[in-house]
Amino acid sequence: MTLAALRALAQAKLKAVGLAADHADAVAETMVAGERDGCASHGIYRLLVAAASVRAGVVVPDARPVVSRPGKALVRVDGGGGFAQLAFARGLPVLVEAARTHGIAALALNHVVHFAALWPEVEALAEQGLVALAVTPSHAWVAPAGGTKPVFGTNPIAFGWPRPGQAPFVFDFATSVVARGEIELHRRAGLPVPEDWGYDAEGAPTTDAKAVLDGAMRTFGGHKGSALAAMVELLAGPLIGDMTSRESLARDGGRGGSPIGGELIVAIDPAGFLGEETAAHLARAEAMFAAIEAQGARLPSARRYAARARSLAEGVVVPAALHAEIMAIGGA
Ligand code: NDP
Ligand code: PYC
Repeated sequence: MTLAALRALAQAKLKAVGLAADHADAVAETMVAGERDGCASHGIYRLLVAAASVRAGVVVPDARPVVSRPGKALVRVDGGGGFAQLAFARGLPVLVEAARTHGIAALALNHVVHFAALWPEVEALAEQGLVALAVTPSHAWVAPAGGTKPVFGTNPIAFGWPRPGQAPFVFDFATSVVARGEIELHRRAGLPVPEDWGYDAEGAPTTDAKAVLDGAMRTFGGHKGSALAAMVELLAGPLIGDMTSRESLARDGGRGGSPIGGELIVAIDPAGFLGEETAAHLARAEAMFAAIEAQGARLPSARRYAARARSLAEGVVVPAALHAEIMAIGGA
């Protein structure tokens, strides 16, 4: 499919299940971006997830995000129970202005439903010359290192760094060993998962994708990923007055919707510390990137940018079974 056709399909299906037009457009954009960049777990498959959240009554389909300024360098968007994408779009220009004015600024998204990848957000900030960090909890699906019962969400951390004359340096990954969406895709394809991805409901290691989904996922990097997952809970939960992953799952109440809660995004203007020396110091960062690539190692986001270039030229391939499921999403 061409990206334009995919976008039109996503927008039409989201509107058909009852999502307001501005939400449908913002949500469709992130799904198309995921598919375009070869991120299947957060690509067009998420149309099924978003439609299910709307139908389960987890998301407010016509929520109006409200922007406020709790402090000079602080921005808050109350998403009113809607999807996070429109709340972020409303907060983005205000965050950029605040970061340029104060050197550093933070945006809290509150009361949003979140199922998306975070890289589009940090990439958008880095494209405007800002360093960016974004975190969000999800539902309690992940066991702490040393335990086997869920406490944390899959809790992604995304980072963006502006690069003069080229696409930003961006990474974005879950603090679980893998995103839950990846395990969902294994379950749908009838494939086993590696034994170190999670536990069954009795706490035993398993390669059965469904058993992991019903049991607990593991953090990446043992105690290190576990501590980072806790940090994400704290930064985008209690610190901004929003829910932890345990609270989000409890609020869902078995409806099977996407996580409900908050997100924290921090933006830093390099010129704040560096002033007229900004260009010289960004060039030193380029030397580090060059040293990585000189070894044959790749930078995070290099695969994504290559996939993007391919998709823009050739379109994307949507698996027939997934396309049929999408077409079966009816009206409201
Ligand atoms: P991965 O484990 O696939 O890691 C992805 C990141 O690592 C990307 O930045 C990727 O770059 C980079 N990377 C992967 N392999 C290499 C390599 N060999 N060398 C250098 N860099 C590499 O991602 P996850 O499964 O953990 O997460 C996938 C997505 O799920 C994320 O976008 C995340 O935001 C999303 N997510 C969202 C949640 C939510 O609550 N909203 C919860 C959990 C996850 P590249 O893209 O170029 O390959
Ligand atoms: O893949 O873990 C995940 C996820 C959770 C919320 C959105 N994506």
